[in-house]
Amino acid sequence: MQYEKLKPFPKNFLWGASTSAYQVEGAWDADGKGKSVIDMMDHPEGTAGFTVASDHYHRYKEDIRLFHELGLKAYRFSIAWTRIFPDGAGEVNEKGLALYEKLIDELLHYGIEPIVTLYHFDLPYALEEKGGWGNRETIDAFIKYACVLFDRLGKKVSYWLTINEQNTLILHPGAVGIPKGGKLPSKKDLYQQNHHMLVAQGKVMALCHEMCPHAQIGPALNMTSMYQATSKPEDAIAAHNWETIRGWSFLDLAIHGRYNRLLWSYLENRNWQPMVEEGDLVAIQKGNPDFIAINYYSTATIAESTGDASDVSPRAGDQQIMLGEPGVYRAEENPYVDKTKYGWVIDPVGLRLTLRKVYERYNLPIIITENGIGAPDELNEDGTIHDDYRIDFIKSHLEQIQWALTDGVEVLGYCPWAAIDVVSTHQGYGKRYGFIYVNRGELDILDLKRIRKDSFFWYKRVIESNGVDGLFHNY
Ligand code: BGP
Repeated sequence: MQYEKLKPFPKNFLWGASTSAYQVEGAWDADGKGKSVIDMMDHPEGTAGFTVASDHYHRYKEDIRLFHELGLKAYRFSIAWTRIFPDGAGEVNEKGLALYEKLIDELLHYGIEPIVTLYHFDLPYALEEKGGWGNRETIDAFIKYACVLFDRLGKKVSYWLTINEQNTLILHPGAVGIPKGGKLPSKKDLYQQNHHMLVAQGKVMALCHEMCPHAQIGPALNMTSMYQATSKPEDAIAAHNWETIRGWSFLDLAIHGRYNRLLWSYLENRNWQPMVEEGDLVAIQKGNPDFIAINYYSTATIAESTGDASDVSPRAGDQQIMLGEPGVYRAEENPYVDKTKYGWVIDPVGLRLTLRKVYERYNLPIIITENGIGAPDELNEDGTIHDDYRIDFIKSHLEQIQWALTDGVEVLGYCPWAAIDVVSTHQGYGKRYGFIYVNRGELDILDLKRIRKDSFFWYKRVIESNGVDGLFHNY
């Protein structure tokens, strides 16, 4: 659809940026912090681990000053569960909680809205040892943890996110990593974990509404659109299969509290369906999210499955690189789009499409909580970092958001990944995403100095002008 004029970004649009605790904080065992599954993970040889990360734990004041200079209206970050409950449950670690109290105060001092993720991949290892999300006790631990946060931070936080990318955790657990010597869980186990997370999420959302009536809460999923490879009807069925299994089924549960029928048939047919206890679905239904947060990076192109092992691509998959599944779909190349150095499809129009589809299906406002391009940015001798590819990437995605706004989609905010350089989930420090460069090498920590990239100055202009300057022909 074309329009004569695009709608402007809303006046109170949340221009933001994102990070997550384990990727930015460092100080992995400071002030009583317990170990998380991330701390116990194997890292690819020669890549940075998460022990120091970007040292935000010690430098958050300096970082927030820079976020203010950048003009951020919102900062999306996560709380490390193991700082609050080192063993996942038990006694509150006051020193850990103090960090987030101070960090939130600092943000509010500069007028930056905190958007807080309760759980971003870093499950306490003590809970993992007892079966992790496969054990229903983790549901209670999550509720207790959330209750402490709502009680102690609730007055100051207006936007909460429950679980970051539950669909990545379930569909691509290898991308997030597994503890040393561990094995990937079976699909049956994963869908049981998924069910428990949904019950926990439903209960936590209801608790938030009860304890923090002024606040809003929603799930944060990795959403995308699937293109059918050709006009062959069977390709369309395959694209629909995968779009449902990868995206809709998660949102249908989080928003409507019901198992998508296509997903349930797929699970039943393979004997992967979870055990659902009495009251579970009611608990999920009572969650009633206020908005949907989506992380968007790429789209995928899908063809009919041939039904045998040749459906599965031999390359390494991750949260964005689809691999194929016999009897469900086969991943194909899309000749109309480029890819990043890491093989992720660059598809800004796919963001408009995804926003339209999500909004049409659920009619809830949307916050984009991740979107960005990873690259090995280079620090020049004169102290500059020319990341024009990042400007192009974010600019083209913002333009498509404006198209989506004009299509009638309610988009509350945009928080690209990442506010500052962080350790990549599975590819170390060389794959950078931030507007702010952190002077460290893959293994060499260096001085961790913060340096503004070209994208910093560009994004600042965009924010200052509420999306008028820096986009389209203006740039
Ligand atoms: C998302 C995760 C983020 C972040 C991002 C970039 O799936 O929610 O934590 O890591 O992907 O991915 P990567 O770091 O693998 O490049």
